[in-house]
Amino acid sequence: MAKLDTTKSSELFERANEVIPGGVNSPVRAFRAVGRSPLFISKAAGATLTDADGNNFIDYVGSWGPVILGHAHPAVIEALHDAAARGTSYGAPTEMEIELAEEIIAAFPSIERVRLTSSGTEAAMSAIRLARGFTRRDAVVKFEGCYHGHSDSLLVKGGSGLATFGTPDSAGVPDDFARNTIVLPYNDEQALSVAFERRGSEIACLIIEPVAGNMGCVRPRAGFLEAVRDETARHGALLIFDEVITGFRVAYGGAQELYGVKPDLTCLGKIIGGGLPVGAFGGRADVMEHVAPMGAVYQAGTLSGNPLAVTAGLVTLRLLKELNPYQELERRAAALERGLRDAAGEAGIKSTVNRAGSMLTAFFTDEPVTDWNTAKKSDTELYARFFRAMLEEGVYLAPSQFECAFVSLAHDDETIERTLRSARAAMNSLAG
Ligand code: KE4
Repeated sequence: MAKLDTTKSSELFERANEVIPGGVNSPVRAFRAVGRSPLFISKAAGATLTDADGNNFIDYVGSWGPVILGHAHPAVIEALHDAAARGTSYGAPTEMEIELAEEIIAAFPSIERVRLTSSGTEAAMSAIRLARGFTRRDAVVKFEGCYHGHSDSLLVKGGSGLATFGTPDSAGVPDDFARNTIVLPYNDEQALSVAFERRGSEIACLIIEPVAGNMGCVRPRAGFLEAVRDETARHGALLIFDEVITGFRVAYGGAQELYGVKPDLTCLGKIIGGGLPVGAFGGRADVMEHVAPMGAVYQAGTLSGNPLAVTAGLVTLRLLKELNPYQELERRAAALERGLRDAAGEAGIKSTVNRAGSMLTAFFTDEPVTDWNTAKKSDTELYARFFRAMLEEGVYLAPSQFECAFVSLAHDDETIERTLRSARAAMNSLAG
């Protein structure tokens, strides 16, 4: 196999390291988990990424979820051209922000009011502050392996025992911030009920990825989301579904539509911006009315509801509503899941493939992956070798075992088949 020529990317990475920490504007992009320097991308269209050296790849990162329609969808690009000609930001309300809010509320029955932000981090951080302001309680419950952006209260790892205080999971997070965060194992109903038994009266909210995407793809066990809903309701804590990945991804109405569990607040992002910076948090009107300027919970943002980002999001959501592609995405992603599993099996390589709709992860382990403890048993070195082999084959996977691959509407049957041919070659090269 001719070695991929990524000379230009290497030169750019060297230059980037002179001016940007780690040469990237978000850590996972640095490819540290997959043992090579990152590719610098020059353009993308449909399911294809083109790097600075002119190499083309079938892209399964999809900007980490937003481009469910495929890169540079003509309708999105045309709408952005028109919007940009009318100015890029006003710092004042616009009709299109109402339209995006209306689309979100129509898709998510649990959302009666919604506030736009510029990132998923802001959405989750704001939802937690709102829950604390509404309940006048301080404690937050999250789950190991779930990621809700990089706000201080959420960069916390589990304490020594169940329901004990968390400890900072990043430098710069004061112990005091971590002390109010309880970290539980995902899919563990027993741990959940112990935590609420012991500290239920202090808990402002529980935040969860209803289908986890940040330890790789992990689905909730049957009954787990219902248990989470019951415990929070019983103890007067708010339930926050972080649907930044799953919103409009696993169904038009997100995981809450799929599983029929209604949270009090929902965080959104990624797809609702169609590839531009948008986040959102929303939910019960009686809770949302505590958000400034109506209520006492402050929250703001210079570019919240930015006209270009809202334009890209609106076009994307309206196209998804019109096309209703979820069955087709399911079919294609299921073919990819089966093919990856078969390719590993034929090469004698242990793998477990988890999938929810068009988000999936091939874990290099032979036991079921149901939480962070089982996910982290994966052979990350083997994943890194698989990643590099697939890159040589022209397929760009997530540069970490603990992320998802995303299938977009642009990944047609021929693209999936090409991917699986590459996967068979890559798996055989690992076994060799
Ligand atoms: P952002 O602040 O990155 O827009 O969103 C944070 C966030 C919140 N909630 C969930 C469930 C998320 O997955 C994310 C961000 N996802 C990561 C990848 N899984 C973004 C990629 C990156 O950090 O570069």
